Amino acid sequence: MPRVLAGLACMLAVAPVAARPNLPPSHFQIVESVPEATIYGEPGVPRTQPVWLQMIRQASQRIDIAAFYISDQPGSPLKPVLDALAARARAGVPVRILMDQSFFKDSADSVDWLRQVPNITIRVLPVDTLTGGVLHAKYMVVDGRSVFVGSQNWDWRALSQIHEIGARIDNHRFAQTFDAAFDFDWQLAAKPDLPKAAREGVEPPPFAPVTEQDPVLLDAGGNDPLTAFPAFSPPSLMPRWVTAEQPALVRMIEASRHVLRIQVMTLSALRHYGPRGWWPELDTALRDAAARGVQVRIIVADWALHEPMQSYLQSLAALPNITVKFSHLPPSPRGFIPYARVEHAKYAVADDDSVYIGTGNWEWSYFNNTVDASVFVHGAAPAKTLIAIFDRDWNGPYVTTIKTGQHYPPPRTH
Ligand SMILES: *[C@@H]1O[C@H](CO)[C@@H](O)[C@H](O)[C@H]1NC(C)=O
Ligand SMILES: CC(=O)N[C@H]1CO[C@H](CO)[C@@H](O)[C@@H]1O
Ligand SMILES: CC(=O)N[C@H]1CO[C@H](CO)[C@@H](O)[C@@H]1O
Repeated sequence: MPRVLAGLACMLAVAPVAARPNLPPSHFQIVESVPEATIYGEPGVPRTQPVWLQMIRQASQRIDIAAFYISDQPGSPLKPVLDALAARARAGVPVRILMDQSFFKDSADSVDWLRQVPNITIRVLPVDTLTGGVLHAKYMVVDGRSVFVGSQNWDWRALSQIHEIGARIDNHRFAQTFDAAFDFDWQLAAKPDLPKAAREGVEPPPFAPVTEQDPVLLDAGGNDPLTAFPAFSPPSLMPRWVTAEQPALVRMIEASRHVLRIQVMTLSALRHYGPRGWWPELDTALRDAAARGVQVRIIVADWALHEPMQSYLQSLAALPNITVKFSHLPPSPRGFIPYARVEHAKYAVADDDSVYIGTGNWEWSYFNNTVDASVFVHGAAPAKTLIAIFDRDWNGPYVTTIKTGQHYPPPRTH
C-alpha cells in the first residue's frame, strides 16, 4: 500500500466519526418526498424514507418523535420505518413518541401496534385543551445529535403521494435544543399544567441552546459557510429561551432584497378558525417586501382555494411584484387517494442565501396556538437546492397563476 494511503487508513482507524460516510459531525441536508408519477424529485436530494431508515437504524441511545398523527397501510413505505423503530426499541433504545390528542383516534391502529413494543412510550399532548390548537409538528431527534424536521407527517402518503420538504441536521447542540423543546412538551403531556410549565420555561437552560442570536456552523458539502438555528411555536408551549418562529420568519422576509420564493400548503392573514380577525405580521412583511421591489413568488396548494382564503390570496396577487400560483397534482395512477396528491411543503428562500423549512402552514393558529418547529439556514448551498426545487414547480405543468376576478374551484380532498 502506498505510504499516503497507509497513513490515511491509519487516520481513519483512529477517527471513526470522520470515516463514517454520510455522517459528518455537523451536517445539513435537504430531504424531499416525491409523489409518484410526477415530474418532481431533485437529482442529488435524498428521499425521506431512506433518510428516516438510516437515522433510526443508527440510533444507539434514544429516539424522540413528535407526530401530529401516524397513518400506515399494509405494504406501505412507512411500514419499514415503523419496523425499524420497533427493532431499535427491542434492542434496548428507548423511543418516546409525543402525539396530538385531537387526532389521536385516527392513529389507533399504528398506536396499538407500537404500544406493545417494549421501550416505546407514547404520550398525548392535549394542545386543544391547553391553547385551542393541535400538535402539528413533525420531527425526530436521534441520540441527541441528529434532527429531522419538515412537512412530512408520519403518514405513508407523506413518503410517496405528497410533495414534502424536510431537513436533516447533524449537530449535537442543535439536537440538544430540539430535545429541550421536546422535553418541555413531553413533561406537559404527563402533567398539563400551563402555569407550572410557564414558570419552568423561564429557568435558564443547562446548556448553550442554538438560537437566532447564537446559531451553529454546519457543513453542507460546499465550500461556503452555513449557519442554522431552530425555531418553535407556540410561545406558550416552548422554553422561553428558544427562538420563536413568527418573529424569525418576519425578520427573514424583511431582510430579503431581490427575490422571495415561498411554498406553503395554505396561507392567509384572515383568522378563520377560532377567534375571527386579522393577523397582520406576516402579511405586512410580504406586502412591504413587494413594495420595496422584492419579487415575491408564492406557491400554495389547490387545497388553499376555499373561501375566504382564495379571496385573501387574490388580494396578494392584486399587488405589483407579488405573483401567487396554486398547484394541482395529477391523480395517482392507482386511482383516487384521500388526503394525498398535494403539495404540503412549507419552505421559503430569500434571495440566494437564506432558507426556512418548517412544519406549519402560514396562518395565525400555526404560530400562535399550534405546536410547530422549523430550521432557518444561512448559506448558498441549501438556497440553491431549494431554488431548484421551487423553480421546477413554478415553471412546471401543475401550477396556475391566480388572477383577481377569477374563481378557482377547490379540489376534492377526500
Ligand atoms: C416593483 O418592483 C420594482 C423593482 O423590481 C420597483 O421598481 C417597483 O417600484 C415595485 N412596484 C411597486 C408598485 O411596489
Ligand atoms: C433501555 C431500556 O429501557 N431497555 C428495556 C427494553 O425492554 C426490555 C424488555 O421489556 C427491558 O428488559 C429493557 O430493560
Ligand atoms: C399574539 C397573539 O395573538 N397571541 C394570542 C395567542 O393565543 C392565545 C390563546 O392561546 C391568546 O391569549 C393570545 O393573545
